[in-house]
Amino acid sequence: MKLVEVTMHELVMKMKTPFTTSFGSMQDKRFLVVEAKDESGVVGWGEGVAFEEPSYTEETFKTMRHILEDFLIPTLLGAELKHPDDVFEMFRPIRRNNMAKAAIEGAVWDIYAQLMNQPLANVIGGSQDKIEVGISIGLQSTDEQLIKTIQHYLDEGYKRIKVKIKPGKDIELLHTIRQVFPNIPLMADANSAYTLEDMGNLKKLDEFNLMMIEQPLSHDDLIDHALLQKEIKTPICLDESITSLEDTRKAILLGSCGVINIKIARVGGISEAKRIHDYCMEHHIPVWCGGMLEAGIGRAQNVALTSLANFIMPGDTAASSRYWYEDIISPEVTVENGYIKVPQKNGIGYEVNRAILEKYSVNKTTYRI
Ligand code: OSB
Ligand code: MG
Repeated sequence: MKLVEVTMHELVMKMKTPFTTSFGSMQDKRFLVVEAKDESGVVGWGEGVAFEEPSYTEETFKTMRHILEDFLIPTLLGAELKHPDDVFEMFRPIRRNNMAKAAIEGAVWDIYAQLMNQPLANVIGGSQDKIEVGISIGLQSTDEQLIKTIQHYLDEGYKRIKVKIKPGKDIELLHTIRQVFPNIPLMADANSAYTLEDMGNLKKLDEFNLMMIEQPLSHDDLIDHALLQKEIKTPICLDESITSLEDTRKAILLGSCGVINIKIARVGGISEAKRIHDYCMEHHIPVWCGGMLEAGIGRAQNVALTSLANFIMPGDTAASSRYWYEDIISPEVTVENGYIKVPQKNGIGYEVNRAILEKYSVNKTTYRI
């Protein structure tokens, strides 16, 4: 495999409703679609999902674009690749910038799977033909609205409900949810909104029979999470803090969490996501697949990744229609009775719809060897 051409498409797509977390609110999603072509003419697709503001992790849409243009694309163009895993190794001298790396690594995996005549899920070693999915619900303006929204997604079949919490919107909020829905599989995501000074409130979370509490403490912390996990029964799930296999090893060693949320973009690509999955499986740590408000290409990669055996908890990969009026892939990702079928077509398993891609594209740049 040798990339001879890479095009970055910049898209802006309006989400049906704003998505609000402890760190802010988003409705217009600006993202990159990376289209890569190898010497035999096979085209692979990747998605660059970094947000415009550095509030989830440090990357932004612009840093992602800069790192791709000035470092990653020049590194890959014309280079001989034996396997997609080579991409991670070639990017090793370039520190962090995982979302930029994942954007183009995904395109290489897509090309590789097509050259192998297999679905992406198969080439990475996936074993599940359908995946169980939950839904992530942002902070809502009122409790009534939140209850209505939860009911709506339960009616659509989603297997677990994740709500966002932050200081002041936590204990009472969860109490209200549990009064209406005493038994649903429920979890809460704080996106790093607490510190150990909030121990009193964090301990109260044990009252709500939550599946887990996601990333309560600092985005880059493993130590305080380990201290917190000793004080609470609810398993801690790490999201932001896990950026690599090394972080995973240290988190498990320290006892910082009982569960890990794997996001391809946050860990620098599919190769590293798979290594984290394998390591967690060996160490009896369940994993699930998180989301970055992806459009279809990112969603397709999530479906493929989730087909690996240790994805034993419902992830955040919802139907295309959860955020989008129309998605850039066909068919769109659909959910039936809380499951997404893993597609059997080669590569990412869905076709990129060029007409829709162009409709939401605001600019594109092509690089060739
Ligand atoms: O913490 O998982 C998160 C959305 C934006 C930023 C961070 C997170 C989220 C979600 C939604 O929870 C995931 C999705 O539906 O794609
Ligand atoms: Mg999270």
